[in-house]
Amino acid sequence: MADELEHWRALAEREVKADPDTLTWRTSEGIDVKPLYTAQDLEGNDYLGGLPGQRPFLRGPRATMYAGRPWTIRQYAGFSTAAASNAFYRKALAAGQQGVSVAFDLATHRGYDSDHPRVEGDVGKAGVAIDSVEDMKILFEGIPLDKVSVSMTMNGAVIPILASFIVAGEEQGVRRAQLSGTIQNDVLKEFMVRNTYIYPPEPSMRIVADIIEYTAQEMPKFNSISISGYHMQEAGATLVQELAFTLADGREYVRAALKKGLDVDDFAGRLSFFFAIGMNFFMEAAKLRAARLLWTRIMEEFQPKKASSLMLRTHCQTSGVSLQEQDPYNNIVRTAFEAMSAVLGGTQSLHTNSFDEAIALPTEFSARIARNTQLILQHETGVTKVVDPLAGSYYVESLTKELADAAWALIEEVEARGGMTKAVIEGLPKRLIEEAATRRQAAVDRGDDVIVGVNRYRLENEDQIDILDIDNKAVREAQVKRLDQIRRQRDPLRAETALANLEKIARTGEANMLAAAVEAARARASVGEVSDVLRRAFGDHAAAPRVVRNIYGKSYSGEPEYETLVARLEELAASLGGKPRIMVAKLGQDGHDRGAKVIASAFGDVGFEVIAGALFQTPDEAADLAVKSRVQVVGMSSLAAGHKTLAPQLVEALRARGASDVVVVVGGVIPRQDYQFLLNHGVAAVFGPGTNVLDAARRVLDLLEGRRRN
Ligand code: 3CP
Repeated sequence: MADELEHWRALAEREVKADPDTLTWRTSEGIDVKPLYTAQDLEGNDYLGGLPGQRPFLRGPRATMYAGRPWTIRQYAGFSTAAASNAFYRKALAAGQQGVSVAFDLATHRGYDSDHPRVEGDVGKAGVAIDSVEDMKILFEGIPLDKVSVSMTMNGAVIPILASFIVAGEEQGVRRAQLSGTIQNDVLKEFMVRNTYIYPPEPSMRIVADIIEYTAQEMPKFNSISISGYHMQEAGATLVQELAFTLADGREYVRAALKKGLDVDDFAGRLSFFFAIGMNFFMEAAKLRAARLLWTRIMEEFQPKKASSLMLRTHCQTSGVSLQEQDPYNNIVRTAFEAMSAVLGGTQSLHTNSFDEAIALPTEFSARIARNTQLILQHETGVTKVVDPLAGSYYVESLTKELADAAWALIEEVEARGGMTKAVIEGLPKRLIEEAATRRQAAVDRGDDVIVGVNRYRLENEDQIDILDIDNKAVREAQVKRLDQIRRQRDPLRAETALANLEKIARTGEANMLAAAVEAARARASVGEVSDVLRRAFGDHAAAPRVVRNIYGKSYSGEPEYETLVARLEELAASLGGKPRIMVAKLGQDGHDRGAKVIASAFGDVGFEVIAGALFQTPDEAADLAVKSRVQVVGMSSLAAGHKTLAPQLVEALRARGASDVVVVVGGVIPRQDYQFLLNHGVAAVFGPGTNVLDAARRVLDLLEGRRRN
């Protein structure tokens, strides 16, 4: 073998006219991927040789995997009203989808009823508006909850939403013990990346534990949590970070449940996971194999007796950030590769993104292609016939080990710092992920990481594609009407008593919060009312905005175009008597702040003074901060479709404060169809998906210089 390898090196050197080691690819995880793997790479790899369905489950949680039963095709969807989403689910189920997965709007996520003044731009936008049991019943009308499993992505307002689901089931004639499905209920990653938290970390962990307790005792078929790395990767995490922080979160939840006095075997089999699958094809498949291995290792510490307590079962979703606005049909191809990778990794359930999701909510057409991508995989490719077909691959087995070992080292580092709750409060994972995100964006902007149709092979003219636009005003009016009706028709004393009881339990911890909320939901207390009671007991969590620095600066240092930009900014600073000041604003309930963080970091590096606004501001609050901070520019970042309501309101709020000279620019997920609308409403420039960050900085600088000259 050694001789043959030497011979290979010589041949390789002749082919590429360089040392073959120069072909090694260092991934963003810091893993060196070599051009060739051989049997030698498996020497000393002690993770080889297991079987599926058996400890440590590296090769899959089930003995027969898809040969016995394929993964569940579970498309995440929800928009506008419960009735519209219900119609969509029923059609999708009839067309081959196998489970339901509910996307709630951001108002619901953050525990506000649709009539709350803070959520005007959010109701029904990026998901379905659910205010009460009545909405929940409409959402599942004609969908038998004892047969179809339902996943609900809910974390902040998890208590009223799960309670309303249970009562909707009851009133459909399905006992809670028969309900099958999953609630996301993973609050730690909310503080790290997703930001739909409501309460501070410690009481939020109590909520998670109460839900695990309640479902363990009352809902044996229901997965109590979906411990999610997905959003970490979306926020820019490397695969090692995604793997490590997700599993460390899982360990923390197990500890929280044990603290409630539960037996590990009573709940561990119903913990589930959720990962993103990006474009690094083999590494993503290896990641799922490594995840199962490491979870077994973690769970063995708790000495369960049942094998199912050691088993990692997961849902996967193809990567949202890998989708591009430019040349959008490429996204169909990206999603298909990612889906194949998830399947080769052995996922239990899968969502495939629609090609237009980088721009808007899916249309019926794009949703069909996304679903069919999975149906074709299941029925036409033969990939379901063999368990863990990548096993034994020199490359994939090596990757599995490298990922597992690197993630384990990070898990141990978190452990040494006192566990994940503490690490999250201290902000370590968030900072590491933000640094990785900024590094990745800089690599894309520089063209080091190629994205077809974006930074290479870009079309000169893009055709506009049809997108789904939600009439947010109409949805809000309908919701407010139904809320009024419920409040008029319910027994007020019953609702008040139930809410008071829940508040007492939240304050004392003497009983289970979910059990109390089920009674409140039966009494027709709304999602907002239940959330407010808990807000009174626990307070609101407010994150301190922080910005990472010197990643663009380091990455571009010495490059002429970058240095010119820096020099132009210095010149402007000299004439202004200080650096130009930009506020990066996030308005409404849109907590997706990856873009805002990257912009803040890059703009700071080139020479702006950056003021990072808090999350969840109203336009008036943002305008107050802009005026107080004496900024020349407000950059509003919008990823949840609220821009057409919120940007004009921001412009108006600045004007009302005598600050109409402040330049307002908007960036994020803005469909081209909306550019002119925004420009007509006082926005000076729009930066859609795929914008090169330094180009945006140049454009803002042009605008500032233009204003100075006029
Ligand atoms: C499975 N089964 C089998 C086999 N495989 N039986 C015999 N032979 C086999 N080979 C059985 C299982 O034991 C199970 O029964 C049943 O079939 C279903 O299988 P499953 O693997 O449990 O699949 P499923 O019910 O789909 O559950 C998958 C998990 C669940 C466990 C992952 O948690 C899930 O559905 N998660 C989805 C989460 C989700 O959709 N999240 C959306 C996030 P028993 O149950 O009786 O054992 S969207 C967020 C997007 C971004 C954002 O906005 O946040």
